[in-house]
Amino acid sequence: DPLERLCVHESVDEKVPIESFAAALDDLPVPVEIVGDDAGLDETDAVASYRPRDGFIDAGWVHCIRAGYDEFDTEAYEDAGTPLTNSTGIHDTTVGELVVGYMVMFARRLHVYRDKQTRRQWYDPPYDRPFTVDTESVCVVGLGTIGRGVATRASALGMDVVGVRRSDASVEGVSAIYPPDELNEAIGDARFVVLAVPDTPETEGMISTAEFQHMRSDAYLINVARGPVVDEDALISALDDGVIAGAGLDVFRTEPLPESSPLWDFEEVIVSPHQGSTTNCYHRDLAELAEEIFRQYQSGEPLRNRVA
Ligand code: NDP
Ligand code: 7N6
Repeated sequence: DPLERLCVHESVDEKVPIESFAAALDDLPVPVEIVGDDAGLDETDAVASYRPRDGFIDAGWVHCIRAGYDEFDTEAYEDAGTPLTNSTGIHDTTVGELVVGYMVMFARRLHVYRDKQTRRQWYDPPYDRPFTVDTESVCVVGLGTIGRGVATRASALGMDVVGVRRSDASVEGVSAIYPPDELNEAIGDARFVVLAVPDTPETEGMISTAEFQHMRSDAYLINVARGPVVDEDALISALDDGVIAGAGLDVFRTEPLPESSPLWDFEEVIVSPHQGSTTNCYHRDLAELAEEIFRQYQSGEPLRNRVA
């Protein structure tokens, strides 16, 4: 059945201004309606949502506005035959630039100067602390949209880039690709280890005590993937004990990061509150992708980013 309506679930407003997102979809030849949990849906409805809801399964097509669709029950969608799509493919620049920002901040010590600035302190760092990223190495774990966005930018900065993924297809700017079972070897020489994998049973806790021990003691972990990919207690211990130098974290086991978390207190930890993808154009980027998939559905083509 062709779609007759696109429902934008109210949870979209948690991430982008929902009216702007809906307005960016107004080229579509069907009405776009903002709906709550009580929306009655059938197979002529499409749904775009940030959060999952059981009732979505009755729609003709459900689109998750996140790249990470780990909160959605893909098996239920498969059993019901309702296509589910996600929003991978649009975060190479946004998250790529965030990761560059982290690396350059740590190298050029900007986070320390900003901390001192809040106390009006003119400050000379220990001579051996500042460095430049251009001669350093980065290991990018997960070489999809985000991983490649990081790799091309790091390579343009002069860094040596290696990566980890299951398939061995070569990636521009990446000098060596390791399979997941050689993770320890891949991260062993890196000054920065960047996590850009989805949260799956295989990636949960993939960075824990043993991996921190394989990292250099002057290495920084950067997690822009999902909190559960890192064993957070092991990370806190590794930071406390100087096993690694620091961490740039956009994602956490519990979000918002609880006020009681020790991660707030480390000078060498930079916390960004899951804002890696956020820009003033995010509603438009998300809407363009949803519109493309909507048109594919209407013309019976395979759906881009179909995950169930
Ligand atoms: P992609 O699907 O494009 O890339 C995921 C990559 O991970 C692929 O290269 C895949 O390659 C690799 N991968 C999957 N499983 C493993 C594994 N077990 N070991 C090593 N590599 C693996 O996703 P995106 O790049 O768009 O996004 C990645 C994740 O980042 C999302 O799932 C989401 O959780 C998170 N995210 C966070 C954002 C933020 O705001 N911080 C914004 C957007 C996404 P292969 O199949 O070859 O293994
Ligand atoms: C904002 C979600 C993702 O998975 O976590 C990110 O895409 C950002 C819509």
